[in-house]
Amino acid sequence: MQVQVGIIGAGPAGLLLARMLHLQGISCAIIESRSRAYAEGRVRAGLLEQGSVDLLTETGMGERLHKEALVHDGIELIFNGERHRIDLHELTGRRVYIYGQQEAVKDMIAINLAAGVPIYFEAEAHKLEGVESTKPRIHYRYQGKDEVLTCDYIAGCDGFHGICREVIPPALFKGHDRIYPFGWLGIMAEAKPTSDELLYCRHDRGFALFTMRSESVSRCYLQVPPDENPDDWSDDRIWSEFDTRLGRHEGLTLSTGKILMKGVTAMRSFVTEPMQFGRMFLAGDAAHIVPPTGAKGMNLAIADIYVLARALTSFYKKNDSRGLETYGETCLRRVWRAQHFSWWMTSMLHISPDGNPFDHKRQLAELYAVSTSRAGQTYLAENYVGLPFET
Ligand code: RFL
Ligand code: PHB
Repeated sequence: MQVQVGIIGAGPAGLLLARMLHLQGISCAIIESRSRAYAEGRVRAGLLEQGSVDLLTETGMGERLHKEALVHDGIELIFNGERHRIDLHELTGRRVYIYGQQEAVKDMIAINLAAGVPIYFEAEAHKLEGVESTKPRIHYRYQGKDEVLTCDYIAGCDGFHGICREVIPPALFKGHDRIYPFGWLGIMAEAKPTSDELLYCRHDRGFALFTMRSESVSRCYLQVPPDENPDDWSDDRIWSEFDTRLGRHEGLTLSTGKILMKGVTAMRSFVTEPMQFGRMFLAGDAAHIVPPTGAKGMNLAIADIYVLARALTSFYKKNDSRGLETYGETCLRRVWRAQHFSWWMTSMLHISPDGNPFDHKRQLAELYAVSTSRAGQTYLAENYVGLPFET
């Protein structure tokens, strides 16, 4: 099989790229190791920046999103027994949207397939060949047979555990890594959200986040040790810990309900440099990981694709390869800004296991500095709603 762009991975990055290329008449195919049901059922992100929503809308993938997403104008920071609201919309003129990643993935799969874009599920890419030539090849295994996809360019949208990063020669490859001494225990529950807006709570026992998927489904996270076993957390223990970390506030009562699923995720920051080698371009989690406190992972994946799709379009439509040459550089400017923001939100709100009373007082002082000054609030809000896409 031969296409112009071979895409590895049917996550948000690969699916959006396929859609944007297809709309420009550029042929592509997606190789995805998991089944369609698995890809559509994987519970992960939930918060989309306005810019991400605008791009999904422009590419014809926003119809259900606009019907079902919850639109949020603000968030709350809760610390030291106080609630502080950050009015995102008043400060930036922009909003954020709550829409489950797996819902966005379902929409993107359906629209791509309906448009005739081939997506090979349960097809595992195991080798890239000739990425420095003009006809790179993806070797993959599909329905028990070895197959080859020949293309002009390869998009490595294969997530953090993918294989594409490995083709960058060790002499050129730099991986910037930070592993945090904590993780998140995430739950999905049949419970109306505790509040209309997201609550980010810094408590002496650890961080807690109250978010949601709909008016009747809560998604909540607790800071736990990175190797915590979720089975050690009974439903009663989970709700009791959320209750403690939320604290007592007038007009705010923890909403509980049946826990539908739970899981622990370790947290890390990671950046690959460079993001391209020969005719292979990394995008999304394949190139970078952020701790989820800033809600940036999926949004960064979408921002990479905005740059990559435009660069490929300029090449095919105008024979202009400048966008491709500077792809990684362009993306990395935004990636490092998001890395900083995600690290900052994480360090400001989590309790470090080796923290001392000085660290606790300094952390509270920082939270007051951010939430009681308009300049501080604006800094947080501008980054939270997302920086404009680079052109
Ligand atoms: P994905 O979604 O991991 O997709 C990669 C795909 O590649 C496939 N694959 C292969 N296919 C073929 N051959 C191979 N050899 C392959 N190797 C891998 C995989 O099966 C998979 O389908 O990467 P992508 O597209 O870059 O998207 C990134 C996002 O998924 C990720 O950044 C977000 O989920 C992160 N994230 C959040 N991001 C946000 O923007 N807002 C949030 O609110 C948010 N919350 C979160 C999050 C991530 C979390 N976890 C579980 C890590 C909350 C959590 C708890
Ligand atoms: C989510 O809704 O899953 C979510 C929202 C905000 C975050 C992280 C996760 O910072």
